[in-house]
Amino acid sequence: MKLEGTVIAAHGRHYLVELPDGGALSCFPRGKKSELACGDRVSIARSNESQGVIDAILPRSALLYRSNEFRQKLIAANVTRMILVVATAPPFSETLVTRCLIAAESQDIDVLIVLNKCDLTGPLASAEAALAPFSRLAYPILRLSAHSDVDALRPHLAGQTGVLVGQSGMGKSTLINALVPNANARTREISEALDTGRHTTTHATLYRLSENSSLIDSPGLQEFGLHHLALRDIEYGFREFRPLLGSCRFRDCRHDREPGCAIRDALEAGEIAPGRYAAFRALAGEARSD
Ligand SMILES: Nc1nc2c(ncn2[C@@H]2O[C@H](COP(=O)(O)OP(=O)(O)OP(=O)(O)O)[C@@H](O)[C@H]2O)c(=O)[nH]1
Ligand SMILES: [Mg+2]
Ligand SMILES: [Zn+2]
Repeated sequence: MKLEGTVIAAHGRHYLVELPDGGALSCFPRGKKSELACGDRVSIARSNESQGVIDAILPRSALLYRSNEFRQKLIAANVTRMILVVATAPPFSETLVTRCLIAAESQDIDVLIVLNKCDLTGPLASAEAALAPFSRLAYPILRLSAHSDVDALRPHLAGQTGVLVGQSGMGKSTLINALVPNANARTREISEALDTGRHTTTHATLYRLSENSSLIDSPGLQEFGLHHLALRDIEYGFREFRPLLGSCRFRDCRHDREPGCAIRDALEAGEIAPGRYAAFRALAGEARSD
């Protein structure tokens, strides 16, 4: 019997697929190579009560992934909003935030930054300072504490397929537990009790928030390689560069030292922040060449 469903958990080559009747089947892909992500819509053949085989991946509206020179790692499919989680403590990497934003922009996925653990007032000011460059670029920032109240986040999730991304320890799974009754997502406390090491969430899981909203929890990121992006994707990902693209003298301008470069002119005029230009140059240096 042919069925369509949604991948709600991805553990290596083993996927849990939710069916329209609310049940779930444990599935493997038919082909050796096919790689799927949490959030993928798939067509499956049921093998028995609890198992099935994935025959095809239905077309994706977005695919969030990262890559280095050797391989790519899928994070989530068909997501409409990235919830980029940072915390007051431990300190977060601004470089990682930039990379997450570029990955989202390149797939036209909208972004909300959540500053979690605002109950820790000591490190709050330095976290705010680290977020200021992103706030200036009009990325929305929501401040909350997953330990006390997450209701402010709910309206941002309504009607969306969201994905929580960020470094390990920022509180993504704690947010899931606060938002979803009975989610029982494993958080650091539980991992410490079980002694399973530093990274608590080991695979992506999709949780239903309502009939038309869902949220994917993903494992903490240490790095976010963007080797799959070409220079043109990267420049597009810097949202403040976008209105200037196409205005450089040379069509193939890399915004490095070319004469008549609109990006460098904007930098010199103080319209582009030096830190953002430096981040662009670093990413451009590892861009896919084509
Ligand atoms: N003080 C404070 N601690 C929090 C808050 N939210 C989460 N934490 C703590 O932060 C630690 C990490 O939380 P997790 O939810 O496991 O973090 P994660 O982002 O899911 O981490 P990975 O799964 O490794 O990516 C836990 O000890 C949480 O209790 C908060 O709002 N305030
Ligand atoms: Mg987690
Ligand atoms: Zn240029």
